[in-house]
Amino acid sequence: MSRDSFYITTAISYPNGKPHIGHAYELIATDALARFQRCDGKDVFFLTGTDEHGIKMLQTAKKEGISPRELADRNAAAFQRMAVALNASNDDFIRTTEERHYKASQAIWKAMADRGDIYKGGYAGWYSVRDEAYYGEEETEVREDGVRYGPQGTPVEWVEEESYFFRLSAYQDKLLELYESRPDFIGPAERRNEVASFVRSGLKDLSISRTTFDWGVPVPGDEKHVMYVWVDALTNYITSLGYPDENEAKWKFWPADAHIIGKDIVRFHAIYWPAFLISAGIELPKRVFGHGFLFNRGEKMSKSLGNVIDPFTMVEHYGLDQVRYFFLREVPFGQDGSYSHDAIVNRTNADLANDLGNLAQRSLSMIAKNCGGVVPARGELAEADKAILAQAVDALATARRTMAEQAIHQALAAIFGVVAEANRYFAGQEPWALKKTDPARMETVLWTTAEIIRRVGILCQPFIPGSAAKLLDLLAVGEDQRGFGHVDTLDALVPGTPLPAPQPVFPRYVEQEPAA
Ligand code: MET
Repeated sequence: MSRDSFYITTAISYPNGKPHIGHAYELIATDALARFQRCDGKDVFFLTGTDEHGIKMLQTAKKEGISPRELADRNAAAFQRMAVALNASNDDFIRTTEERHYKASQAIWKAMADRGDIYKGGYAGWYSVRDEAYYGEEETEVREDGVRYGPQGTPVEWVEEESYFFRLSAYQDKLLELYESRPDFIGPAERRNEVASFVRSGLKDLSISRTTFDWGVPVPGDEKHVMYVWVDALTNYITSLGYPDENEAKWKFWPADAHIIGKDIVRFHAIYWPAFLISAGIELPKRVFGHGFLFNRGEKMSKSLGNVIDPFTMVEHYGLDQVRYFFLREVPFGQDGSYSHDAIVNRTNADLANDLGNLAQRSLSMIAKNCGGVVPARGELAEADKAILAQAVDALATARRTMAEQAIHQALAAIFGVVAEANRYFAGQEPWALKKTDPARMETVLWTTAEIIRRVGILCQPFIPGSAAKLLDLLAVGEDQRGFGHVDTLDALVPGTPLPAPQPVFPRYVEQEPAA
């Protein structure tokens, strides 16, 4: 039987600079969503990459006195290193300067042209290089500094040149129908309302080529033009699956289950992209989800650490799974959030070091000391044992439901709700006292606690994969016994099975003495 497939993507980043926390955040969140479906038995394909064309790249390269390709090579390598440093489980990393991508972009262009949706004209209007976006005059404003700005607060400049146009205006009704008939197409819901009202206010045809520079994918049949960067950028999502060769093994992953992007680029993904795809006769993705932005609110952090906005430094300083956990648990996915040194330390010390780490360390040490270092004997389960074990099963159900709508923080809240309850259970059962009064019951309590840790360990894998693996190793859980299908069973921890010596998994963050 073939497994259900699941395709998820991040936006591809402009490598005009080094990766920052915003990029890391999106990649971590998308990685958790991808890993979650893998743990749930799906055949997952997870794509990330870099968006290397456009004027912004060209201008930055000029400023640095290097070619745009050198700039792209240098920074794309940093984005690839970041993916490794964050333990991202992406199956491919696409660079839009690759041959395969030129092929795909030219193919989708031809398909749109064959449909009669591309015509040549003259463009005269406002363009923001920072956003790589065209804006209607009514979306711009001249501020006190005399400069004209677009709706995202970036300066715009007047552009006039011969260009190809995409007949976007012809798609207004189809798009509105799409938002109407598939209310889940855009998430979170506020984003959908914004997009729908923008579309309702009227769509103009879109200028999709440039002639004043040649850093881009050449327009097929008219090489004086290069494609507008967003036309080729959006195509990356199908390039990676082998488009235009729909017989390619990877094509089965299309349509994408979710494009995870920042809220500032929802317009491109929820208006242009579906219009291009309808025009080219390609199925539409199932969902576009716009997450919020992160703000650094902690002065203390920058004082003690220098530039912790750098994801590499942050991970080195706090630990990878600490950073992953913090962002995924603290910030409701889809909303803006803030981070600070204190918030990271409080959150990870409380949840990881205290709640989960201590529970594992205390119970596993007791097992090592009092049960001969093997899985304890399991007597008949009391109501309290059954209740806490059932809570982990409920958490899986909640996580499945919330992760399906990208509410990552809610999934984690449910899982760590089990951890909090397990601490109350452990304290209430007092296995250390049972040692003298009822050693058999002590073993059952320790077995139940170990079993809870096994279940929580399995559930934590998408979010904190390295630490979750360590927890499962401590319980001698086989590599092939770690999927979500193994949560709801009483037979996984077999009494008498030898366990490795317990090791602390979540170190407590200890404040360093300020430098004298
Ligand atoms: N490079 C774009 C950005 O960072 C995203 C492109 S996603 C197809 O805004």
